[in-house]
Amino acid sequence: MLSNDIIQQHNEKLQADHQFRLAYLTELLDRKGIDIQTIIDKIKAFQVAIPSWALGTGGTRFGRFPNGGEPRNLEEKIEDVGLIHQLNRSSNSISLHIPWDIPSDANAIKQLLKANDLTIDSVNSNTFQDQKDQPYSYKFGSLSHTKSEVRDLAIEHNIQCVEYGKMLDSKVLTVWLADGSNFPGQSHLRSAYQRTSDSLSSIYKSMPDDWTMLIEYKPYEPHFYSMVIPDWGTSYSLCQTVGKNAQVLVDLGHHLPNTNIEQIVGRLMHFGRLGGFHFNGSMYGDDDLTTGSIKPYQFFLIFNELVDGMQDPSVKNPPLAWMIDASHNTKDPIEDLLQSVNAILTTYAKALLVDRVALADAQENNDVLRAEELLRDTFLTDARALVAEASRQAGGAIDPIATFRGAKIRSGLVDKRGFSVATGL
Ligand code: PSV
Ligand code: MN
Ligand code: MN
Repeated sequence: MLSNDIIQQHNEKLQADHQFRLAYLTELLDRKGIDIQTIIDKIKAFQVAIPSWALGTGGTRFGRFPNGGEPRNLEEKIEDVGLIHQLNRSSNSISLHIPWDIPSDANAIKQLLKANDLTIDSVNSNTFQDQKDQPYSYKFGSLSHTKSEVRDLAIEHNIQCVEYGKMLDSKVLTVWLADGSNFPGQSHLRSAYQRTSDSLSSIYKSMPDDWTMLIEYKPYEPHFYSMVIPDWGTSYSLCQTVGKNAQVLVDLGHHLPNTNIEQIVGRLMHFGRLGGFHFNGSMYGDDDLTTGSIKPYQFFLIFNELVDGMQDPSVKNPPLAWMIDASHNTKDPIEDLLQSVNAILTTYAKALLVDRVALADAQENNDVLRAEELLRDTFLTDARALVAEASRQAGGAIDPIATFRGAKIRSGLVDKRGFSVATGL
């Protein structure tokens, strides 16, 4: 763990500049009748989970270029997330992927989590790879497979994931299904859906009542003709069939170009079926780039919809599970995750600043320009000092990346761990 003194020393260096920016924002928001501390408190409460598989350098099928110091096991992944959380005070949980993160000693892991001020977020199943000595292959599908013995194996694996989750006090199972087909005619589309629905129902029945199943969709990849769960409509219909604690998971990169994601978010919240969110950035497809790096305005519009739904008492949507799901091929993974969380919080902060009364009025009166300008005005407001202040007040760094670099944390990790490569996507 990092000594808090180091964070404070770096904060002192940045304090004067930070105060200058914050004072301007305080005055600006005050003129708009917004209490800055109320916004800061909301930012402090917003926590984004870090997936265990994002702590190592990602890769493409053409290569992987690790920087060194990657976590070699679950314990070191937890330490990395602990470090991120210490720096930004906004990443208080880690998502696990089974079998990559099977805990060898659940009690020891729980103690380590506690020492790092963390909890387990979701447990993610993996039926997109065959594991060593697996009796049947997932080559032609898992929960949707034509053969019941393969489906049963995949169902059993998901149930096992819930068991691991129970040991570590998680309450969420995330299912992202890689099943699909590569060529027309390969798969009977309706039957594949029905088999998947039946398999998910079996898993759901074995989950404790206070657990949530998140069902993630993705339009293509690894299959390029059809995916069994390609879109939010399919996820939604499966949730409806499976049970009330099944929710749709939206991954920002899992949409075809130019999809109106904010509208999907609005629809799902309206139905009370938006359960979770995977943040990343997308240029062409499931690129897993840094959140907010490509289409920041769209990202803001998505957050605007989320905040609108969360603040509307008539919307009966459960609290959402927030997670980053990105991959870092050319950046330091920890720096990229810090950057992503910062982009998420800054965008959330902006969405909190939207004057919803004025917006509702403009919408009601069909004042198109005013409605749009209300959104543009907050989007163009520099809200970074709010996030820095939230972190500072919570005991974190004013500038987490500068502190990470200034304290030479990566080289310390390389000295300790060497150049081994972490498991990940
Ligand atoms: C594959 O596309 C993927 O990125 C999905 O988004 C999942 O959430 C993640 O892998 C982990 O299984
Ligand atoms: Mn995802
Ligand atoms: Mn993905």
